[in-house]
Amino acid sequence: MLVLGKDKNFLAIEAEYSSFENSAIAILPIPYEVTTSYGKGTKKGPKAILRASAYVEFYDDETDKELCFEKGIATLAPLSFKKMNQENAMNLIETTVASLLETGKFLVCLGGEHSVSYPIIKAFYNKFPQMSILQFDAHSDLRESYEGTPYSHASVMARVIDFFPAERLVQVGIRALCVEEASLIKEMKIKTFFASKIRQNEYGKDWIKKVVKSLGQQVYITFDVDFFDPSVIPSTGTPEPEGFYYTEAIEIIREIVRSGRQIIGFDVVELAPIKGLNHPDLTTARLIYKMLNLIFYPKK
Ligand SMILES: [Mn+2]
Repeated sequence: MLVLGKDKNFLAIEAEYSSFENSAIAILPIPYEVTTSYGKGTKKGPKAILRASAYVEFYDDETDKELCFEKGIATLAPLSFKKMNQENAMNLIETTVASLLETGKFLVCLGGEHSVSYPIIKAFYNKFPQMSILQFDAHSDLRESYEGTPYSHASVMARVIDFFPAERLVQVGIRALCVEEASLIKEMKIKTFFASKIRQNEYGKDWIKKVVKSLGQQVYITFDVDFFDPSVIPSTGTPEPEGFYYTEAIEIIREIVRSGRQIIGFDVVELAPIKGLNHPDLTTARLIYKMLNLIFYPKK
């Protein structure tokens, strides 16, 4: 398995802690971008996250651990999609993820546009048929198709519920959708937590607990960084106001772990780095390392 060295890998760590054999965690960069509609540049997301990760501390004060040295984190060579049509690209992602899942390592995928989550989730669902999905996102991504393609980033969750039970999909942070998506949510009994309702206390003060209670025992997370407020992450394809803070995202992850649920893997997508603006890249890298810390050292 081809892995990236210290100069390019997640956290910039030595081979001893980042070889495939020595690592409990594998990170797969998927720099795929075809259908981004507004801002472009999600293709450069994985590289920017990896570059910024060199400035993330190894030590986490909450867990009192240096996870990367205890568990090992291998960063795989990025997938390459040269001259590939969408269907072949989706197949490549699915088969790669499926074979990585066979190794038993904890897998983190880095987008790329959100459409990459469709083949990733397909592979996870094959291995974990009981799983629920938690989608952090500003958009519900439930359009039947968008700009002529059913594999658009704006349709990714519509493709997922083609094969995945819709009532096991939980969405949080949603604040931009069309009327067809709104009726699909009702019709298919998708559990959507809207930003406006969260802010107006319609789910109550313990909305985070409610989000988590909607999930089953095994949870796959797809994290679109436009969940965050544009003041936190301006570097994304389609930023939307009335977003969320880093602290709120982390608290949701904490609550999942606290509840005894198992997070089986996650992807982080849609970071479109802006040259010279470093904090969104660093925030995303930290989000990933923090999630891993909370998952690997559960505090109940
Ligand atoms: Mn999305």
